[in-house]
Amino acid sequence: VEVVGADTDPSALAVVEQVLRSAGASTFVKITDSDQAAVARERDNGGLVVFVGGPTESRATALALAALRIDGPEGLSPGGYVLAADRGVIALSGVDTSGTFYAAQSFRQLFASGKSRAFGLRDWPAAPLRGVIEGFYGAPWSHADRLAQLDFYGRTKQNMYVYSPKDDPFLRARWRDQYPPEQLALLAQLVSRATANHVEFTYALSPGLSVCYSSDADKAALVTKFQSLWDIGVRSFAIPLDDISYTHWNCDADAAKFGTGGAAAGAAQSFLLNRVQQDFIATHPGVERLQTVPTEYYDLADSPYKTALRTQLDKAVIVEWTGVGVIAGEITEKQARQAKEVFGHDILIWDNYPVNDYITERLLLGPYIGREPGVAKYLSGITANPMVQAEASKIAEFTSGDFLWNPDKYDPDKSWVAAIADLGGPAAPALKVFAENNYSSLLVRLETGKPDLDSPVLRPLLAAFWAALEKKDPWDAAAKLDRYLSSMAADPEDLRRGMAANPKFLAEVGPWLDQVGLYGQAGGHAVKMLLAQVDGDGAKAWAERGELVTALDKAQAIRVQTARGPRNPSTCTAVCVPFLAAALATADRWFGLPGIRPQPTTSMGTYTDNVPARMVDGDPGTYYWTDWAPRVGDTIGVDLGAAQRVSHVDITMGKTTSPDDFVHNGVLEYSADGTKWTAVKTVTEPVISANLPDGAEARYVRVRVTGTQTFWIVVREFTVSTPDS
Ligand code: LOG
Repeated sequence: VEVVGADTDPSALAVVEQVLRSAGASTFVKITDSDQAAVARERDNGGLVVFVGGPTESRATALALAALRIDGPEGLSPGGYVLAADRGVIALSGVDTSGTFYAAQSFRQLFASGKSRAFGLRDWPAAPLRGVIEGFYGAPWSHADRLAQLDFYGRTKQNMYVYSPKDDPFLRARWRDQYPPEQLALLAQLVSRATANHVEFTYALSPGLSVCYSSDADKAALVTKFQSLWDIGVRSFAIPLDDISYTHWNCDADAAKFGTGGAAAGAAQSFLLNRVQQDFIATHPGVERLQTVPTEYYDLADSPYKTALRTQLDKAVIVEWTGVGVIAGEITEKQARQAKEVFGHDILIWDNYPVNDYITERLLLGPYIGREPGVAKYLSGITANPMVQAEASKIAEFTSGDFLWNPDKYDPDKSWVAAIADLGGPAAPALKVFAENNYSSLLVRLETGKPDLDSPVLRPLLAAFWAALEKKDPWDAAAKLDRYLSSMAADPEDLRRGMAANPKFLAEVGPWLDQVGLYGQAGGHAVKMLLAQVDGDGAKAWAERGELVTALDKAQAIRVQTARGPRNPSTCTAVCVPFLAAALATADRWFGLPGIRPQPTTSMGTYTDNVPARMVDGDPGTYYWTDWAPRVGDTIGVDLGAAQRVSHVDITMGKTTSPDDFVHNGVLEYSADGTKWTAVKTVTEPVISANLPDGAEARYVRVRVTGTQTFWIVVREFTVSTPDS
C-alpha cells in the first residue's frame, strides 16, 4: 500500500514502485493522505505500507515518522531527506520534492544491497549544484546519449546538466539563429526528462566569437533566443565566454565604447551580461541565476580583466572557474576561497575531468580525485566536463557525483568500484580490467607534471615479475602476472558478451578494448618467451617472440577516428609498451641479435596520422608531427627497452614545407633508469648528430624543451647507435 499526498513527487513514486515491483509486489493500493481512516485500516491489516512524500507533499508521512519516533526532514538543506523502515512501514520524506526523489533512489540502492533490517537515514548533499557540463570540443552527444545521461544524474543524485557542446552551431558559430521547430522539440524532450530527474537543465549560449557587446541588436538576439527556450520550459541560462579573444573586437562600436585590453574586455562583457540580467533574468520569475564562464577562467592571478568583472558584473551572476590550470591537477579549499575573492562572485567549478578532447587517444576511466572537500562545501558546486564518449563518462561522473554529495566521506577507490558495478552490472569484473587499463585519472597533462596512473594492478605485477626473473625464480610471480594478462586478453570477448545490453558503450570503446586484448595477448607471449629462455628452450622462446611481435604490431596499428584526426588508442599507457619492449630487448640480447627495437616516447599529441612510431621507422620521408607547440619541459625521444651501451645519436627534424618545425631551444640527454639524466648538448638546430661519452649506458634518450616557441615539432628520424652497431 502506498500512502501519498496530492503533491507527492511522481518521479519518486515511480522509483518506489519499480523497486517494489522488482521485489515481487504485483498490486499496489494507493491511498491519499487525507483518507486517514484508510491509512489506519491498511496498517492494521499488516500489509507493507509505504509513505511517500515530505512535509510539502503529504501530511501522512509525518504521522508515520512520529509513530516510529523519527524526526522529519525539516531544516535539512535542499535535497535532504529522511528514509526510515520499521514494523511494516517505510517512510520517504524529503525536505523538498527532490529530497523525496533522492530518498527513493536510496531506497532502491538499499534494496539492491539486500539490507532489510529496520533503519533510519538522514541524508543531505554538501554541494548545492552537482552535475555535468557537456562543454567539450568534438562530436556533441546524441539525443539518446543525453536522455540516458539525465536518467543517470537522477539515479546518482546529481541535479545539474549544462547544455554547452562547443561544436553545436546553434550554440556558438550561429548563436543568433533560431532553432527549427524539430530541434526545439528535441530540446523540450530533454527539458522534461531533466525535470523528471530533478535535474536543472541549463541552456548555455556562447556568443563570444562574433558578438558586439555594446549592440542593442545582439542583446536582443540573446534575449530572443533565451525566450524561445524559456517557452519550452528551460529555467536556467548561461553565457559562456571561454576560448575567445579579448584583444580583438567584432565591431568598431566596442572599440569606441570600451577601448582595448583586458579591462575593456571585462567591462564589455559585464555590460552585456548586466543587460541580459536586467532584461531577461529579472523579468522572468522562477528563473535560476544566470551563469557565465569568464575569458580568464583558469587561474587566480588578479588582472585588469578580473578587476572589471569583480567591480562591474552584477553580483547575481554565477562565475565558472576551472581551478588553477585548464586541467587542474588539484583544487584546494584555499584556492576556492581565493577564487571567490578575485572574481568577486559566487563560483561554480567547471571541472575538466574526464574530458578528453585534448587527448583524444585516451579514455579517462579513473575516479575523480584531487579536490579537497571544502571545494564542494564552500562553493556553489561543481559541473564535470565529460568525454565525447557519453556512456564511458559515467564511471568518472558517478564518482564526482559521489564526492559532491558527501566529500568528507568520499573514498575514490570505493566509489570507483561502485561506479564499475553500476555501469557493468554482471560484467563488472571485465569492466574493471578494462577501466584499470584506461585509468588515466587526473591527469597526464603537462600542467600537472604528475606521473601517469594507468594500469595500477598490472604495474606491481610486472615489477614483481622482473625482480623474480632477476633471482632466476620467476615461476610464482609469472603465474600471477599471467593470470592478469589472460584477463586482459579475454577482455574484448568478456566485455562484449557481458555488456551486450549496452551497445552504445561497446561502440564507444571498441578500439581501446581491442588494444587492451592485444596487449594482454602480447604480454602473455612475453612471459612465456622469458620463461622459455630461463628454461634454455630457444625454439619455444623464438616462437613466443614471433607471437609477441605480431600482437604488438596489431595493437599499434589500431586507429580510432577522433575530432583531432586518426589516433592509435593509448591504453595501459607507459606500462604495456615499455614492458613488451624490455622483454624483447632482454630476449634479443640472449639470442645475440643486434637487439634495439626502440619505442618512441613523447609528452605531446599527434597531428593527424603522423604518429610517433614514424620517427623510428628508418624512413626519413615519414615523420612524427606534434599537434601543438611544445612547452618548457616537453620531451620527445626513444625507449630502448633496457639499459645498454650507447655511442651515438642522430636526429633529423623539420621538413621542406615546415622548415621551422624543430626544437629551437632544448637539451639532448640520456638516462639508464628514467630518473637520473645526463645532458649531452644543447639543441638549437634541426639536425643533430652527437657522440655520447665512452661507456654511456642508456635506456632512454630524449630531447627536452627548455624554451618556449610557437612552432610545432616534426621529427623525421630519431636514431640511437650502440658501440657495435
Ligand atoms: C574549454 C573546454 C574544453 C576544455 C578541455 C573551458 C572553460 N573551456 O581550454 O570547452 O573541453 O578546455 O580541452 C577548454 O575549459 N579550453
